[in-house]
Amino acid sequence: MSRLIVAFDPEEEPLEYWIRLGGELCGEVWGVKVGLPFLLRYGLGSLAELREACGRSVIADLKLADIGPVMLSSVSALRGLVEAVIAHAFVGYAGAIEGLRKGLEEMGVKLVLVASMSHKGSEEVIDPSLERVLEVIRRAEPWGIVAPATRPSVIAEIRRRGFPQKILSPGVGAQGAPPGSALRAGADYEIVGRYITRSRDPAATARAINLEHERLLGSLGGAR
Ligand code: BMP
Repeated sequence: MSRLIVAFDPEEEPLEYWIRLGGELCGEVWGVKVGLPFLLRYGLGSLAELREACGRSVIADLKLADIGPVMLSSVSALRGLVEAVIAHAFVGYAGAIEGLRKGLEEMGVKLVLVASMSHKGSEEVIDPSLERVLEVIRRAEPWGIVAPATRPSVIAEIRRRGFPQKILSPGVGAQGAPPGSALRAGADYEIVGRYITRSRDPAATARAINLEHERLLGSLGGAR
């Protein structure tokens, strides 16, 4: 099973470009992550096309940060189109994540919460509050947690605290973290965007990352 989630963040390409790429990468990835750049350009109908091209998990990276009913209203538009939705945890549990969690459960969609981000600015506000953010995550019991490959110590800290969730880690490739480094720190999946999608041969690049993952996980001796 691949530990790779490819991020589709379009610039000016037509949708057909991404649908074709989805088909090419399908055998190499666990899932495809799309965010606002994709959804605003191509609309919700594009998700059905993406799923048709590749039956892997589609993750809607909406980075929701609102009151519960409004977040739920956003995600209910995605019913039947995605396997998972990403929201921020810093908004807190009561009146926010609590409602989102219940609604997603009813929809059969996985919740993924952001613990910390990969860019430098995450150290300004989010990371000093990591303790509290993780407390929200503990209460919410999401399926997955986003933690940065660019600061593997954060991934290791979440693992050390015994969170059983899947850890999804962005920041590999274009943002500087080497492929495999997040898995080594304790992540379950590495989210990779431009390093794959902007490479000359995206499928070959994804294959090379998978090989690195297999080598690494093999060396960890089946501990993961
Ligand atoms: P890239 O590999 O091209 O840098 O893309 C990273 C992807 O991960 C983007 O889709 C971005 O929205 C997402 N991401 C991130 O870079 N840092 C985070 O902390 C959380 C993210 O979801």
